[in-house]
Amino acid sequence: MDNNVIMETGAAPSVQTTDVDVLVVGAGFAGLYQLHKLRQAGFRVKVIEAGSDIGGIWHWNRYPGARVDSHGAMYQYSDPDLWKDWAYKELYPGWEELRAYFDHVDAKWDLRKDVVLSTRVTGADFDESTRKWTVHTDKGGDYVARSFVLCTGFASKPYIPEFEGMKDFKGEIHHTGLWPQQGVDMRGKRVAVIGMGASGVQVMQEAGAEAKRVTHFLRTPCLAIPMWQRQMTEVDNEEMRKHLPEDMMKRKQTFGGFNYDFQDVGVYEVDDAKREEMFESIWKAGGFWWWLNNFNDVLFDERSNRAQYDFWRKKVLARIKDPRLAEIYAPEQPPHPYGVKRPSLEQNFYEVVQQDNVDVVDLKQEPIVRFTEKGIQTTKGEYEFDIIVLATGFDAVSGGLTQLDIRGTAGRTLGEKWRDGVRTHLGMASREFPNLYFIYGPQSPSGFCNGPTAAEAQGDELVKLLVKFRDAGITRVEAKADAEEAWRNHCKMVADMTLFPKADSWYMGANIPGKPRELLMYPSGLPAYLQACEDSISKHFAGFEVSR
Ligand code: N01
Repeated sequence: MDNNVIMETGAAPSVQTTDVDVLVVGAGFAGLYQLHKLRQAGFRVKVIEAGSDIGGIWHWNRYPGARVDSHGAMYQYSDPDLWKDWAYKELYPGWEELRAYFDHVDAKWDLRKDVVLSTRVTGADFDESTRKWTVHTDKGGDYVARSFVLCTGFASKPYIPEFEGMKDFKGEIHHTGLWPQQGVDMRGKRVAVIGMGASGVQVMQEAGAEAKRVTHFLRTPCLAIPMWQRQMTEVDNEEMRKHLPEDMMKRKQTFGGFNYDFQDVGVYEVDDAKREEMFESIWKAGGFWWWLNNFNDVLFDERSNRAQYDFWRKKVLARIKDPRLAEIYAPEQPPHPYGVKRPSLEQNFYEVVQQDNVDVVDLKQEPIVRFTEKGIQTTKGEYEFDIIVLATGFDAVSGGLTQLDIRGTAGRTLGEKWRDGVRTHLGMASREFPNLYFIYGPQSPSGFCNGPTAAEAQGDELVKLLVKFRDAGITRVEAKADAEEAWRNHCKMVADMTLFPKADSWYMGANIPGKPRELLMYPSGLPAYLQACEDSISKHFAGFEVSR
């Protein structure tokens, strides 16, 4: 038996209790980084993971075509020991390669031995006398830990809209985020895809190639950007590695955690010819360059933003011949300012939706009334399907945390505490939940930041804090109420200077009925965020109430 395991006996049935210094939930980029760094710092750590393997989002999201929208060079940890002999085969790797990457990391960092797989946290309570958390799991074992770190990811709670009659449908229904591990065969089938976020775009591209008929049901078009996908040769990878030391440093100094940042001029600070030339060159870079390497005022100024939209539309219209489809996917009036809803990358999406085997239903003209035994009934008729794909997104950023039955010192869960809006200090801790921390959660860079960059940069701040608390003999750490209000007010003040509040996006919590409408991300960019963390540390943990 593991020497940390204690058998508790008594009248009640015995519960196997494992004693650790830090218990982490979630074995994606953030959780695994915590495991690696905290172990190096001498902590005893275990990770609890609901999935049957490590990889987090790349374990669950294995729908056809699932691939990452960050380019592979930046979609990895910065440790040279890992990247020196790792090479993605595609510029934007797919889920199979991403899973292989996690195997590579495990081979180097020896992670799996401390990850408890196929196990869900069912509840947790804080004991004031010991200043430790007791964490319960669905496998019957408890864990007792001084520090409890939630790395549940920004998309671990799928959103399934309550369509009437869903149970009546006799075919298969799959949410992209809960895709069967054995896959779903679409060949020769009639497939419906509902939604047009990153998941909807990617599934449509594959379904269009595989299925007999595909029907895309969409409400709001995603303003997608060309991925310019390509194979990475060994020469490409060698070239990439030459720049990685510098790029890995740089990515912590940019707004979105990439090796590029916004231009240092606004759209109307250059003349017409220069503006067109710059738009053209950013467009050619493709991917998120078009989003986060664009003019510096596009996310703030409506007129500048409209120029970006008009350029985008011109490019897309050149690919769509059918005027009805053109108005659905690239309408004359933007559905919202450009880039304040996540713009996904596409490879041949606009060609696929014009194929003979593809139908497009504009839900604004023809809303879904209900699901039926055979398919989907809209206000204009019934469509028959074998498979319905729900690419309907997630209760993002906060949903993975609020769904947990973790009771704080006031007896309520994070979900109950945040019913009227999120309150955190540094997007990392919340009052009433001492010694509990979260990575990639609300009011941190989270969804505005490349995942591995955030996992490392925010992760390093947390590791630094935990080491300092331990070394100072601090056993209880709790966010202060006034610090939470100040952080919340700062996030809101900056958010209100941007165009983000103008869209009903998951960034704003607006995709989930009843969820408070607020920007869920820290809006001032990664460098400002890291500076705020450093300020707290250097000012004797400002914003935290600490005691020995
Ligand atoms: O989800 P989404 P997602 N009736 O919320 C529609 C990351 N990700 O899974 O916009 C009809 O973006 C909804 O319509 P509307 C990435 O950060 C990354 O695609 O509300 N439709 C929308 O079209 C991404 O942003 C990658 O009008 C309904 C869609 O469903 C995030 O995850 C891959 C509906 C949901 O889009 C989420 O992406 C996949 C209803 N009742 C995901 N309810 C890569 O990096 C919702 N919709 C590649």
